[in-house]
Amino acid sequence: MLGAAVAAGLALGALTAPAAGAVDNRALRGAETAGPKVDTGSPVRVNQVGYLTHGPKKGTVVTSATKPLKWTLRAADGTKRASGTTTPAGVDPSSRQNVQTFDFSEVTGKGEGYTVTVDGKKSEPFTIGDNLYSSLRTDSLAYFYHNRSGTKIDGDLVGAKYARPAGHDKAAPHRGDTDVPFQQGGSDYRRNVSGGWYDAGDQGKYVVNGGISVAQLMSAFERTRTAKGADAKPLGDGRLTVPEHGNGTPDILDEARWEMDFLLRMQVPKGKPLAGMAFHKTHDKQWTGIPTRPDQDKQQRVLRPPSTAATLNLAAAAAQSARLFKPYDPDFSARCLHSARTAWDAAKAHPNMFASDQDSTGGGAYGDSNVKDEFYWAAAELFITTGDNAYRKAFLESRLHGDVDALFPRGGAMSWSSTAGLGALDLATVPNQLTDKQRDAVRTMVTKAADRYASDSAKSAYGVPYAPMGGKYEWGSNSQVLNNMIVLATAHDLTGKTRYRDAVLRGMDYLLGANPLNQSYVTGYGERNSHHQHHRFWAHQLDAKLPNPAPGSLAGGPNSGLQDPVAHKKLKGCAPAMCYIDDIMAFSTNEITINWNAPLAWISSYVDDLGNSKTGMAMS
Ligand code: 9MR
Repeated sequence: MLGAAVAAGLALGALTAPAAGAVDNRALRGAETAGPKVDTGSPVRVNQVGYLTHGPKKGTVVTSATKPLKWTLRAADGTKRASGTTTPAGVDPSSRQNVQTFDFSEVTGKGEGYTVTVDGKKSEPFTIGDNLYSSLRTDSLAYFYHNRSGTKIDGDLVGAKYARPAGHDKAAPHRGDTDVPFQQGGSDYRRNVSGGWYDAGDQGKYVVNGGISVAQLMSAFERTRTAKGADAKPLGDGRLTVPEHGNGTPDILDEARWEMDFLLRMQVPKGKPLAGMAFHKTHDKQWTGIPTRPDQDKQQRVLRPPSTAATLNLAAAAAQSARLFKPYDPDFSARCLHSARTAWDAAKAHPNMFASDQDSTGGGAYGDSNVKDEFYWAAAELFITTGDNAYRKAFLESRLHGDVDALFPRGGAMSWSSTAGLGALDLATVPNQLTDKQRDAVRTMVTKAADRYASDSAKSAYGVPYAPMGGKYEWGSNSQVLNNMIVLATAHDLTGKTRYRDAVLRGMDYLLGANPLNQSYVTGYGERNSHHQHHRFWAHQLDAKLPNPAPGSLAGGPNSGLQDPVAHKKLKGCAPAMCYIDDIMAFSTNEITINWNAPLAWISSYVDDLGNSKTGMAMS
């Protein structure tokens, strides 16, 4: 059933994208233009989680007024703590709303239950404090344990309602990932591709997406080695939701290892055609229905042909894990490095094996026919880990090197199909053998990109550091916002400039409620949070016995494309940043995936460090 829906949904995309861009002021009917009727609650928009004590504190009000209005900040008991006047900001093109902004950054009194009132309308409540993001750091990382394949999810760790039997192991009724056939072009053999994380609402496992996700988890940890004010302890052994407590390895690396072991299994073994390449993906032969608990999936699993993109993802992620695991497990580290080098050589020998965009029966396509970015990223990681000149030459001579827009797309962001920036960020921050001049050049690319995202944030009435091409929000736009925030946060780590830090925090405000829909896109965080995301086990909306998504799960967010039947029907005519609905079947706006939660985890770690570290907040 879903298969048809997916196919139909994807075909709808081209037909339905609403016209974005120019906004006619005369068309304003009150504060908002005509569009689908949605309940957006209070017009006063704030970060529904809260504001860091020493960070910026801004919000937005949707109003037909064009003259400044009075705003009042009240504590939980109703006492007035501050007031001021709003600043008219005209029509916000992403929402077609007439808006004004307010700023109470000077308030540093800690407390819960604050509200802002404008024109008699009260915001959702929020906190001012330092430890706002500690639980988000752990919850956003727990997402990965919850979505492990091939192992039972332990109720003692996650709570009884989220516990489930192992998915895709050998037990009946399903056929497991331990013995998956690969049949193509004369090849006919079987592989054990068990383990790893399920990609998303579906239970496919895709190397292109797994690679960037595990890399961003590892980078959240690697950042603590180099960035001032970054603390490794909250990511350490015994601190996160993983069963490997007490093994002496930081928990975040234990989680990364679960995926790395799977990625290594996806490499074509010696002696087989295309040895060293990585299979693009493994998933069900046909789409399963929703809900389907992973252990109840009866579909045959299939392996899809190797691709250059997947192979380079493996090379990059394995090279990074080789250096990070060295102190904890030298044998594993050596195995990763060998796999990374082998993958690189195989990709060089087969540079044009592209996964098709049409291969979406039973699983997502993740088609990608431009792998210059994957070559750049893999070369950078291999160089950082080994210092070998061949790898250095590969990225220095890449056409992407020096091209800020190619590394960090401004009309979008880094993503599974645009990975070069991951390499550049690591070259800029992780100790390596670049010359000082070369390293400065890379750092300048990062700060130039951050300058652009910071100015996009400053221009946006909602402070969002995202200015997509043609104003159209992409599938998974929230992850694009977060990936731009990672560039900003890295620029802040490198320079200490508050402008970058503030743009990250403004991005957080947007994701947690200060947006055109008054929606917090993270389950369990904020009064109006998303909790019906598309997921085959966390499918409470369809079956009351199943749980909602676990806290810390990020919805994909507004998507101008409306490529699913629910969004298509209910959101027709939506303004780009309002093309979102918290419905389990609106998968093109409301899915959850590892590559969206990974940047959320990276950023949560960064903002939690800011809150905890006087150094982080004090830098200017
Ligand atoms: O994140 C992917 C997005 O960039 C694509 O536009 C979209 C359609 O091809 O697919 C998204 O990825 C989905 C994948 O194909 C299957 N698992 C769920 C992913 C998130 O929706």
